[in-house]
Amino acid sequence: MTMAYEQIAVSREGAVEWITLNRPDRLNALTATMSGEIEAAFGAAGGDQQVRCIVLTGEGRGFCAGQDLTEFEAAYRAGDRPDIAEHLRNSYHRMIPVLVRTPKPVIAAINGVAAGAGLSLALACDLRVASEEARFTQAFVKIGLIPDSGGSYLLPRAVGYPKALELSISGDLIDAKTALEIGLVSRVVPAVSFRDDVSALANKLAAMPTLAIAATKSLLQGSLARTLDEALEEEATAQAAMGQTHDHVEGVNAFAEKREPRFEGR
Ligand code: LHQ
Repeated sequence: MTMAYEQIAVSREGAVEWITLNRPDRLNALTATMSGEIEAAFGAAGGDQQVRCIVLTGEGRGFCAGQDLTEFEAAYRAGDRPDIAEHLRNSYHRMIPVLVRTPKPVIAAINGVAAGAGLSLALACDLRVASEEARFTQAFVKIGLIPDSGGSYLLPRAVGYPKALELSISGDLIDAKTALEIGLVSRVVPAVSFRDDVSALANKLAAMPTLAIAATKSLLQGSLARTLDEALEEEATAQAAMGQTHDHVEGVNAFAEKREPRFEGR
């Protein structure tokens, strides 16, 4: 099934939704249109019972080069100073939370360079799998800006404050191997088998108990802002809900019957 978007492509393979940024000649740089489409596609996939894993990737040799700087170029050349805050609130501030809160496992399949807001997009996903050809840069500082689109919040949570600060104030371009070493990505795979390797991981996650994954995401995301006692109480509430699911009963029965469970995401 393929839905009609201008700057992204969406396709379904089994229970996996592939969302592909589709401006390869611009390394999939983000426009207002593309941000809106990403937000819409994630909203739709997040609410679709048939979807049990989402993959975000890029067409061509880039993952996402961040904000399309040509959107601002004409104004700057004319001496105007567009209100960046308004731009952020109308695009990234709508898109990033939808990704982070999607109640499905989300894989960033980073096929090529991820820069600026493009790196933030990857950080808003749950797992980051990089092709050995991927590269990463907190490009903002190179144009005199601070990490936006969640970059100041998500990067320290992924790699810790010291590395996050170093990357953010240097703008250094790092390769996939370095990204793996600092924990920015969880695995690096060969370019030749990239799509197959991502697909295998996505299918594996899609066969897991989807509701438990959604609740786990929510608990872990909230944990840094909670006390231990609050976290324990949140766990009890979530576990009570999980105890009512088909997949919990199936998991326990499969264990007792010494067979593989057949989870259905309900
Ligand atoms: C691009 C872009 C791009 C347009 C490559 N835009 N065309 C910022 C501003 C305001 C408000 C809100 O928020 C933000 C958030 C941000 O995201 S700031 C960060 C914006 N991104 C950047 O500064 C990255 C700019 N790009 C680069 O540094 C390089 O292109 C990277 C390191 C990503 C890749 O380098 P290469 O592999 O050497 O590719 P390339 O530079 O040759 O790019 C290929 C084409 O893509 C090229 O066009 P051309 O017509 O010459 O083939 C680039 O102009 C175009 N492109 N990024 N962000």
